[in-house]
Formats: sequence, C-alpha cells, structure tokens
Amino acid sequence: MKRIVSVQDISCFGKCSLTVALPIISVMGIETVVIPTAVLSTHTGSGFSGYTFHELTDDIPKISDHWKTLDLKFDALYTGYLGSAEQVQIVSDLFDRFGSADNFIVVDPVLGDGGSLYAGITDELVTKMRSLCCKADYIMPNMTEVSFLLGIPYTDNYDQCYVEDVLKKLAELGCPTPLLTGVHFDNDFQGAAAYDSINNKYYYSFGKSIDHTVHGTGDIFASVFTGAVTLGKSIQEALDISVKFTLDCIEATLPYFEETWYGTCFESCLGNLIDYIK
Ligand code: PXL
Repeated sequence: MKRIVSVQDISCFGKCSLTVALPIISVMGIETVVIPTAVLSTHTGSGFSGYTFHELTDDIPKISDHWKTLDLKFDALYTGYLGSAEQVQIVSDLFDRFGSADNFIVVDPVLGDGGSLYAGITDELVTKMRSLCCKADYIMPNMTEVSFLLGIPYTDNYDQCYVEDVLKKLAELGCPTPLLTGVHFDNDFQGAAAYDSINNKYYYSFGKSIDHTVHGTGDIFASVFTGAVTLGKSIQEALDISVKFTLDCIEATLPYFEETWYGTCFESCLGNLIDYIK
C-alpha cells in the first residue's frame, strides 16, 4: 500500500489542511500518516477572528526520532500550511531525514490569497518557505503566493506568456516541477498549470469557471495531486484529476454557501474521486 506523510496544522473547525488531506488521500486508497504542526480552533482565513493557536513545533523532531527507530518509509512527503519560520526549518530537516531517491516531496506554500498574506504570515516565514520550495519536487502556489515567493507585484490579469514565465522562475528557485493554481485567461474557464523543467514541457488543465471563492480549495487540489502522482499518474493526468475534483467541490458548495461560508463541501464529492483515479 502506498503511504504519504502529510505535515500541516489541524484547524479544528473550518475544513482545511489535515481535515481535508486525511479523508481525500485515504479515499484514494493511500495510507495517510500525519504530523500535526499546530492545533487551531479555526483556520485564520477571512470570517474568523480570535482563533486559538497552539504550536506543536517541539513535537516534530521527537516524532521524527521515533519514526527513525521504526525505519518508516514514505512514498511522498507533503506539507501545507506551516505556522512559523522555525517550523518551516524543522520541516526542512524532516525532508533531509525522510526524503530519498525513492520518494518525492510536495510543498504547498500556503501563504496567502487575493493579493495578501494570511494573518500571521511574516516576511521571515516567506523567506523560509522559499527555501523549502527548493527542496520540493512539486510546489503548487496560487498567484498571490507566486508574487511573494518571487518578489514580484501581484496581478490577477495575465496571459499564458506570463504564466509560463513565472513557472520558469519558480523552477529556477530549485523546484523541478512547479505548478500554478487558480489559473484563468478569461471568465469562462479556470484551472491549473504545471511546468516540467527537466523536459521543458508545460501542462494545463481547465474546467468551467465558477464565480465563487471558497476556502480550502488549495488544500483539496494539493491533496488530490499528491495522491494522484503517488498512484503513478502522469503530470497531465494528475492535473486533470485535481482540477476536475476541485471544481466538483466548489460546485457542490454553492447550494450550502450561506451555512458553510468557512469551507468547501468536498465530502459529497469523494465518490467522484474514486472514479477519477480508476
Ligand atoms: O487552507 C489553508 C490554511 C490552512 N491552515 C490554516 C489556515 C489556512 C488558510 O488560511 O489559516 C490554519
């Protein structure tokens, strides 16, 4: 059985990070091992204030030491939201210990959206996240995260040339296969792009554009993509499955948007994912 370790926070309420990665990767038939990096009462995205934040940074090296005694191996190491610069450094050490020629590393550099950083994301954390991206085989920022990682202005108005230029610059940071999420060239379609810098090939996948921003879609996309590559899917196949499933989830959220404004209703779509990976 394939096995992924997912390293990110538990937002107790709010449907993101581990509470999304666990069910999604599990439904893909992959064992999901977790390192919770922090426990928050909710996520830090818009709509919530006054959330609690309990860091588990000190536990990460202890968990890692114990796992080494068990000689645990993973097919993929996948990180999402990390709450402090120190934590990013500790995760980087974890990659050194558990990364190998037989597995791959996915870093979703969760930093912000809509042109701004999430609450609590500092410049130091951005700098460390940039270094973490150098160790990854795949990264999957949105355009906001790209602007902070590359130190360029944020724009929501771009063309294919611009997308390919930023993907190339992300590869130059040191990640051989960067992705870009939330890609749209018009109002009708949205999706994601990827650049395989080793073969100098670009990949795109689009679906119907849905005019709603829902929290947690980046985590859904990253979990599905990581799972699909772990199952041996090609970049194009993994991109198609991830985009299709993420858009299914956004669509499924629309009827419940008033009551679930804080997250995406991915649960009712999990059956689709089983079909998409067949
Ligand atoms: O969905 C990304 C995410 C994960 N975890 C926490 C967050 C966010 C985005 O805001 O705040 C705690």
